[in-house]
Amino acid sequence: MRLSPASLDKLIPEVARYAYDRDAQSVGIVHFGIGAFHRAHQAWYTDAALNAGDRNWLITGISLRSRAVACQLNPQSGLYSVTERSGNGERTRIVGSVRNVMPAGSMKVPVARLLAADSTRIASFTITEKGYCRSADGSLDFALADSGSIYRLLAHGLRQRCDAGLGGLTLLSCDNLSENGRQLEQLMGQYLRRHDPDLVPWFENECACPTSMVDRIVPATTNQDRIRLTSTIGILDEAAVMTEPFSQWVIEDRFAAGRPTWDAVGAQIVADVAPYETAKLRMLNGAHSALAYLGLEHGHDYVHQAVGDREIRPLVERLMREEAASTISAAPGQDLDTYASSLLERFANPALNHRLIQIAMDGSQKIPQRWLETLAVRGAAGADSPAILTALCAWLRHVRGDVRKVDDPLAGELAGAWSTHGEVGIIDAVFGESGLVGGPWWPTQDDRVFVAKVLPAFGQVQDQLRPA
Ligand code: CS2
Repeated sequence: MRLSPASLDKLIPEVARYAYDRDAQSVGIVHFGIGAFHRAHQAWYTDAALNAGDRNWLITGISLRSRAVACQLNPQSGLYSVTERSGNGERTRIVGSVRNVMPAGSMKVPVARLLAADSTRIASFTITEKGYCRSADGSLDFALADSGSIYRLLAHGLRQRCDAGLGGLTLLSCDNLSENGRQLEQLMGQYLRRHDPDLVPWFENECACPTSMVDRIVPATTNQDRIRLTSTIGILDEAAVMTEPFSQWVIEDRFAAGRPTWDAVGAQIVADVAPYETAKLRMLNGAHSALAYLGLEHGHDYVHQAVGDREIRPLVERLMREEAASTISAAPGQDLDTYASSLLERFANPALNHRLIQIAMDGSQKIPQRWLETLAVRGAAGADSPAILTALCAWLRHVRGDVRKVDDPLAGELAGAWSTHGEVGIIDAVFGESGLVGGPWWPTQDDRVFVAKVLPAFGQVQDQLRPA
């Protein structure tokens, strides 16, 4: 039997569930990119807010790339379960905040209608780093943006709202970019200036793009997870998500037309997100990417294995506690050393089975805000960053692409750079002045010497494993 409003009474009683009347609520949020992360994070907070008494903030999810999510959620009337896992066991909750999913396809008209509905007040995004269609210098890449991006859909919907005399929307980015709200605002502005310049003043005056820091580790759900969950809770949930007990959401207080009382259910609404966001990107995500490339190199599959490796752990500690932490101006009450310790504990969660290969994807889009910003700040202060540079070598080796498939929008270009420039020239081909991956860091002579020394060591494990 499959999860749905009609089958809720077949669940074992230990499973927590929403207690509000979903049928009496309207949709207030249109969310782009309704993957596992959104379901375990923003939709989970929204469910808690609805449960605490908020009304009319149901979510319609737009799945941009795959039809699978619609097939998982729509037959379940949008219901799904969130299971928190740790060494102390697990607990499951049924979330009711998602009304439905509109599948990928030709969606300009229905999405615009949804964005222009009177009840819609927020459009939010977990479309991953590459979904923002940025070129290496951070500006909008129109070739990408014009071929089926969020910008086209948003421009159409915002135009209809404006013509109908409705107020603006909050565009809430929930992706791991630095100053994600500012970036979205600028990129959307660039798109409108080319395609609908008359709408620009309305967009600037009526809409708001708050910056937000989102945090929860959400491994991709496996078939085995679903089978195990079914035998525990009593019914099948095709849209189940697995996550850790921890979650954090820090949002800039800048909304165009109200918001759920997320702050009553654990989110922090603040004037300045920067210290939280910078710490999260450079420490958590920076360490994650280092664990991914170094861990794969050492033959590991999961984050908890890599962080337990005696050769990798000291590097990751140094990356967080010395290199990244030294570049962050902490907010009052924010202790970066305690933060690093709590991150190491979360990474060591033995029940999560978070795959390194999941984190390794799209490195070209992630590295600038995770590593290069730290390298740039430290370089300007004359400090070296051997841990990040070592991780960078592991990434360079990974994207050579001769050991496992590289999942990255620049995979072809990176493999091409390797075959043209080899070990000697790869660092400049990727990170030099007009390299494939944009600033803010450019290798110095010292960095080049370091990389030339360390890079040849990477690949040895894999080279030995490869047939001659
Ligand atoms: C990870 C993130 O896949 C990745 O790149 O570093 O998804 C990470 O798990 C989240 O940002 C944690 O909040």
